[in-house]
Amino acid sequence: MIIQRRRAGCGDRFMSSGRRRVTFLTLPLFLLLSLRSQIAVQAQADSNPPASQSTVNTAYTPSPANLAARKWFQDAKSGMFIHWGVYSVLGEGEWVMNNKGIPISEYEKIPPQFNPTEFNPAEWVALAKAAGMKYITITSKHHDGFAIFDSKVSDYDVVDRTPYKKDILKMLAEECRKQGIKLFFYHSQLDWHHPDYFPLGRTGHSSGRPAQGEWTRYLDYMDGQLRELLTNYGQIGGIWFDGWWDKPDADWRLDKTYKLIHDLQPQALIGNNHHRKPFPGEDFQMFEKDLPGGKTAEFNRDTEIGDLPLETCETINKSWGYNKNDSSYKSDKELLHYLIRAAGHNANFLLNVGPLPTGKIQPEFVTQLRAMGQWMTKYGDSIYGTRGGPVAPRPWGVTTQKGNKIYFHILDWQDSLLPLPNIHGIIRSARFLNTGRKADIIDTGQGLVLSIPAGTIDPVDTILVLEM
Ligand code: FHN
Repeated sequence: MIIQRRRAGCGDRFMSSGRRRVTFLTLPLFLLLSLRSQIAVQAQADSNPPASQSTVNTAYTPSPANLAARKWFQDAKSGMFIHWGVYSVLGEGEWVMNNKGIPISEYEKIPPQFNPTEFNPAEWVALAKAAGMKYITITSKHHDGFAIFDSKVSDYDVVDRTPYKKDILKMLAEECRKQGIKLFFYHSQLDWHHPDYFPLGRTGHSSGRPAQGEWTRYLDYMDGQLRELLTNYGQIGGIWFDGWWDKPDADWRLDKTYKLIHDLQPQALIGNNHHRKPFPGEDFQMFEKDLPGGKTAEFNRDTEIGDLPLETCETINKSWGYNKNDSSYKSDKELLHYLIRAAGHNANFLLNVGPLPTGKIQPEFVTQLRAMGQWMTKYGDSIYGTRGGPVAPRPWGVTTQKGNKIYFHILDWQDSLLPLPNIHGIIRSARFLNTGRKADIIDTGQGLVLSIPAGTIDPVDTILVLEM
């Protein structure tokens, strides 16, 4: 490693072991650049809370098992989101009932057509593992109210209403346990089918339900199905709630529901996609279609980042549920950059597939997930078990840290010199993970400048590893 120091007295920041070389031509420019970024970085770095800090809400004290599960979750970094249900038969996404104004009487003609004889849970779980994913989050019930598990509190489920008659979640849970993958259940609080989901909220106005119903009876029903999910499928990773935003002013009795879950399985992690700062009793915070703090999605406009473990969820094309008309696939590079930037924002990446009504996952998704897995096999060390920082995210990339290692993920940079913010501590070694080559870092006194030799830039992620 060759490190060049500009000014005496800037403290022995490095273990200098080599020759000195100074490139006078470009230095003034980079002095300027590094100065500017360094000031920003200082502010940022200090504002980047220590990755391990997660405060609990006063009203809720997570159990030691829950805290351990949170650490596992943050180390896992990558999960598979699965949106699957009878809506896949129509192949127009999971909102088809609402978007097409299909009344319940018509929509109930779909379950008899749902018969996924090619569903092979071993194949799905193996694909998640091949993609480098450590957990799966599957829709137990989506907004259409249909349960893909055997519920005793309703017959509106895969066992009672479809020719398939098998408990899909039971099959998947057994396979996940066999292959060492954790299983989370997405559960929609919003329900376009249940007669007691009343008064209606923002959606579901074309379901054809009578304008009456007993809200607390609906909440009892929901808690009933949650008790089944927390009782009949072994130890689960947690519950991923969605749909609260349909009735943001309603009393959802969350304390009671969250207590039910933590009483049945204290380690289970609760997250709620309400697009608000976490509520008491929650264990992780998700951001849909945005990195934490991002506001590209309208519903994230008012979302604040809390102190809980973070997760970003995204689609490979533009659809969650199977949509035969959607071929707008993101590139492998886009998906990997999303995963890497999420890690740099101290968040997991939950990437979605919407399986076909046959039970197969479409080949385009399989190809892209395998490509992600190949990258994770090579460079997963710079992601798994890391936390975001110490340098806050940058246009050129992000940093992740683990033990005495700091990983600079250079995602978008073309030049041969990159100004880096100051790093606290002694840099013992610096090398590029992609090539194994030692890295040249110039200490300008106001900051560092990384020299990126020709041929070092990687098409996806040029990773500089500093050992402190
Ligand atoms: O309405 C749902 C949608 O169908 C999907 O489940 C996503 C996944 O995060 N969440 C809601 C939209 O915000």
